Amino acid sequence: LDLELALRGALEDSQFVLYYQPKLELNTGRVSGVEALLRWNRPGFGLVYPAEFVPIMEETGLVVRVGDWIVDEACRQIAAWNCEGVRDVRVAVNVSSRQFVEGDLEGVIRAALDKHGVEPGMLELELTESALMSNAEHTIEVLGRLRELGIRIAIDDFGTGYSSLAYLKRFPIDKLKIDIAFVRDIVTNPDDAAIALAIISMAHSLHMQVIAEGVETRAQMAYLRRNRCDEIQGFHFSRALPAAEVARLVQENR
Ligand code: G
Ligand code: G
Ligand code: MN
Ligand code: NA
Repeated sequence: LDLELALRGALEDSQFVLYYQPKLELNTGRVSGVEALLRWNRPGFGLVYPAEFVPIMEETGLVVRVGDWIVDEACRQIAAWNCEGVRDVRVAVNVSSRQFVEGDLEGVIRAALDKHGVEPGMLELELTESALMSNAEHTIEVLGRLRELGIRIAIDDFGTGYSSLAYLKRFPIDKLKIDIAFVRDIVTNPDDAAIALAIISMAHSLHMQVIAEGVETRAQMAYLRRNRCDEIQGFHFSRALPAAEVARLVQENR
């Protein structure tokens, strides 16, 4: 497969780049963090988005090595921002289940933090429910140790998985990320609103924070703020940006 071959070379040829989508903290109006999102600068194709290649990386196992690179690159960027005076912007990284099962996620994270001199509290991991549930016992152990270091754990696309809510008790979780599916029509669809409000309420009762993804309008943001959602992420506030533009946004935002 051409795509697979091209992907294998992409890592060595430094064709991957991270973009960062800012997260807005609703009660302070500050940029509280960013989500690192992978882009592939494929020669002859321009900037390629994850939907076109992450599934193949998952199938082939390449996602483990690329995932290791993402952790290192995110830590390098945190250190670079710190040097520029951009502090307290936590970086969230998407983690695939294969990184837990086949890779040494804990070792890779510890090495990257150490290499770049980054505080563990500046790093957040986003995992889907399905990533948590595959090899759950091992994942609980690894996440528990990472969280003891000070790394934050968030559940991505919350509400769309098939897992039971019992895992919220068993896993060390700091934050739930309400899936875009419940945010899209939150202002007009009472069922979506009810689900989003239930997630917010449950998260806070369990001493977790809540972020809504895919927020595209002022009305959605206002609704979420009124209902005590902690953060939002989405095109209304900002799309994913190159690192230099994040620095500019954060400076302006202060
Ligand atoms: O960047 P974009 O908004 O198109 O992201 C699409 C999806 O690709 C995201 O929902 C996310 O799950 C996945 N994705 C983006 N970046 C990464 C990454 O760094 N690692 C992994 N495993 N998935 C990613
Ligand atoms: O990992 P995750 O699936 O959460 O990645 C975020 C994805 O959502 C990326 O593909 C990003 O481009 C996309 N996204 C971010 N903000 C918005 C938004 O406001 N609306 C829509 N439709 N997609 C968004
Ligand atoms: Mn995510
Ligand atoms: Na998501």
